[in-house]
Amino acid sequence: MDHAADAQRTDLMTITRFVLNEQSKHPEARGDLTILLNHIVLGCKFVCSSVSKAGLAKLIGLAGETNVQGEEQKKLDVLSNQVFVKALTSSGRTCILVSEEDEEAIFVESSKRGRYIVVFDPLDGSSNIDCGVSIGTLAFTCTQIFGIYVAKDKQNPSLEDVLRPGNKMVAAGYCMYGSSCTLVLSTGNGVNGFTLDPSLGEFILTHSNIKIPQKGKIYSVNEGNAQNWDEQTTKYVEKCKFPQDGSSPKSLRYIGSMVADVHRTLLYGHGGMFMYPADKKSPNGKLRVLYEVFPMSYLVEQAGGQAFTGKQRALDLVPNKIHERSPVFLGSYDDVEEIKQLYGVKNSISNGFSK
Ligand code: AHM
Ligand code: MG
Repeated sequence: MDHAADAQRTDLMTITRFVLNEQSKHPEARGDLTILLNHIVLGCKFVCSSVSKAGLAKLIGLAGETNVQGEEQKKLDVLSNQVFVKALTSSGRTCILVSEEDEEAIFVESSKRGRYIVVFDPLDGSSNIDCGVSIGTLAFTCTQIFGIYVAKDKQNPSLEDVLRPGNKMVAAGYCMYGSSCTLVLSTGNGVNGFTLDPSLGEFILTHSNIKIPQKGKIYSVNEGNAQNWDEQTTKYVEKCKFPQDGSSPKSLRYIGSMVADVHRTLLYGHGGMFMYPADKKSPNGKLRVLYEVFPMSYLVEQAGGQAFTGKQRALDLVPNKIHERSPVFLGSYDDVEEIKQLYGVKNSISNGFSK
């Protein structure tokens, strides 16, 4: 046994150590966000473990049925939702939760109430679960994304606290349950990625200070909707395939799971743009403002990119309903700049974060 190597591993930057370090930069911080993030991390580990057993669970009984032990098997998205609701309420740091799986917002009972509002999609892209057969060789595309706001008045929280623009968020992240389990997080000071080490049960910092290239080589969109797109989206995609400025055509990559699509573009250093535009059938696009568009827009801006709705900076949107949808174009700075110009919106969008 290599004890020296083992000893060296204790020096690893775990997510707990990282978040505590971040906290120490803010002397006024009371540690609430650290505790909350720890509970989110715990939820992610639990879901990761359930996702990795999904194929096996299917062998012994379909989701929604009873397995050989007579236990009821829950669908992964239902299970993930329960895991996060429990983890978040038991943290004692939340007052309102909004989940894609729940029609209504959840108001945490006063004895367990804290300052934070957490909006989340417990298992995004869950339609991709059933094809995750060979874990370790094929990227698995179930993801969980979350966004966190601070409530103005924790004693009397209301929906008004939730329906605020994305630029009020204090942290955002996603966890991707792929060939490895990766958690990407920003607390407003850049973007960092952590990979779960199954032997330690800890997320270790593996991708520090993630930056998206200024100009990208990839575009991600569901081209099956092309006949219903508006002129601007059609023109942009045409330019990706047949550039007129002598540059090379861009590559199309589309998994159909937003986090996996954005994660690849963020990590592989090619840069690019992910879009879910409006179309004739879905004038507001498909993705939900609070727990899909906002967290990803926050992360992309923090990584040096931009996020745009077709009209304005995505993080400046003020939603009217908790499950509201919005078109979104997010990714490399120059690519988003191009689509903004096609929509006639020049550099006038305020970008609260530096490039
Ligand atoms: P979901 O929340 O029901 O899983 O839907 C969201 C997902 C995104 O991850 C992805 O970008 C999009 O739906 C794909 O939609 P489509 O199949 O229309 O291309
Ligand atoms: Mg979703």
